[in-house]
Amino acid sequence: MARSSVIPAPMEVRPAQGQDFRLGPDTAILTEPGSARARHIGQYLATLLRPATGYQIPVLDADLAGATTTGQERGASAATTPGTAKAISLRLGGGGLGPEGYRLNTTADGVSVRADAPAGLFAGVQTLRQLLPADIESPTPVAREWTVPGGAIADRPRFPYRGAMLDLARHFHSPDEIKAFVDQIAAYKINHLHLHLTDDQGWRIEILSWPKLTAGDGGSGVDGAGGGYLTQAEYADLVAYAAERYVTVVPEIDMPGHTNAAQVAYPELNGGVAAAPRTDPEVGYSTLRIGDEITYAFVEDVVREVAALTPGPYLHVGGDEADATPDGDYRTFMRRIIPIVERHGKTVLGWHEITKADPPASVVPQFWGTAGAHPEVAAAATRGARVLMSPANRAYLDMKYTPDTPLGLDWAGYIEVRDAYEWDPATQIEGVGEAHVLGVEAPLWSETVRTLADVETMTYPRLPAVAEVGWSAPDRRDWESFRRRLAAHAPRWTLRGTAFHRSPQIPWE
Ligand code: IFG
Repeated sequence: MARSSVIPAPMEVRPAQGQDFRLGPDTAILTEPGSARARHIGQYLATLLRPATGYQIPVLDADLAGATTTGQERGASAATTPGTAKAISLRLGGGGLGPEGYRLNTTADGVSVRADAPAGLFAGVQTLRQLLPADIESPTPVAREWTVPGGAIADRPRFPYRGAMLDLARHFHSPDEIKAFVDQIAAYKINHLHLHLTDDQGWRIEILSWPKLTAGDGGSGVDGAGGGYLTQAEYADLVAYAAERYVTVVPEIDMPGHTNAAQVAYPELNGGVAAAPRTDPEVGYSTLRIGDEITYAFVEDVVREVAALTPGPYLHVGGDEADATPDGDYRTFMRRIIPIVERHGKTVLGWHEITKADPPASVVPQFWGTAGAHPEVAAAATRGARVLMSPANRAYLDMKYTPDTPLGLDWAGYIEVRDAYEWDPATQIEGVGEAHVLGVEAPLWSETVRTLADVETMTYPRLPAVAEVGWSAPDRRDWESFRRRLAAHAPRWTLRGTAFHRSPQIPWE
């Protein structure tokens, strides 16, 4: 039964016998009158349903479609439109489940998705997509019944930030590959895409005031492959594409370490000595020069341009593995650049080493450790900081599944699907409880990753596991239920052409 395969697991599911809804050739999508966002979501849903059903699936403003809303209680049952058959309605208001929550009610007359905000409608659409048979993912028509199981779902996320990260620096992923990745992660209610744009091997975002950063393709990737960069137009286009799928882009400019590519392009950032281009995967050898004023002029220009291109609230300053930066200098640097980012209207994200600089509570440390205790992160949480959880032994998608996984690394250990699933962000670090957790993020570092198929093989099925960890309440999820539900997703990925690791832990359908 499709209902039992929804990932992430919804908060509340109440089946209703005899209330299944069957999509038909005349099914319409009715959207909140006057809401362009709701209409765009309706059109997005229609593009998901048309290929496999072969139906026209018109998208109409609910009132223009003559929906029977006169006198009747709006939204209690699906809006039905005289003259046409049943409908899927996407309505705003009356959800009462927060900015991403939604209510999805299915009767024989239609499906009603109700949410307080467009993001909730979008989340409900992803659930509806999974309530339909897996064949709905077919790019070509499938002659079959398209049934949505009757009943009511009420749902909302446990944490507001569920993210995935692509490392464009070690290997550049093209805009089309990134868009395909966004389409896939949106299906699991992941709502942030962190782009690691700069590192020792490459600088991947055009900066108009420092044009040499992306001359020569921004430097090649690891092993000399994977050069390239995003023009500002391409970055802006990606941001808009992701926003249409309720995914917020989080750009990362890694500093003061991981800066070799910038110092290859601009020797003045390296005391006048051009750094040597690097295509090896080593880390921890580069640092900006903390005592040089040009360093802060550089940071100001880069932050200004990237912040201006980024409507989302976050700008990630990296801060990891600054082994070549003395601790005192690291603190000096962070205390000077955090205000620069905040002055440009962004909330600072940084890898958890940033807590060494005693940053203000507004700064979000991204935890990537493997230990269960980290006093400086716990101290930051005590001061009011919220922590983004990316424990490397749970959420790092570049870790091998097992020793014989061709791609990936193993410094944090092997991560099979169960390892990515059986952890809890609120008990991962001593002293960092539920109220201190902003959410979860699964980074995919690209030292060994090349193609989109490589990205997908490392991402699926572990990202859906992390997505459920970030969305579903602890009492709504357990490994036995997850592995069975996950099994039903294989046909969906296959129909979509998405590569995935056929983990022996899963009873694949
Ligand atoms: N650590 C480095 C990454 C990458 C990773 C590969 C962080 C925050 C190891 N920093 O993870 O640049 O090399 O697993």
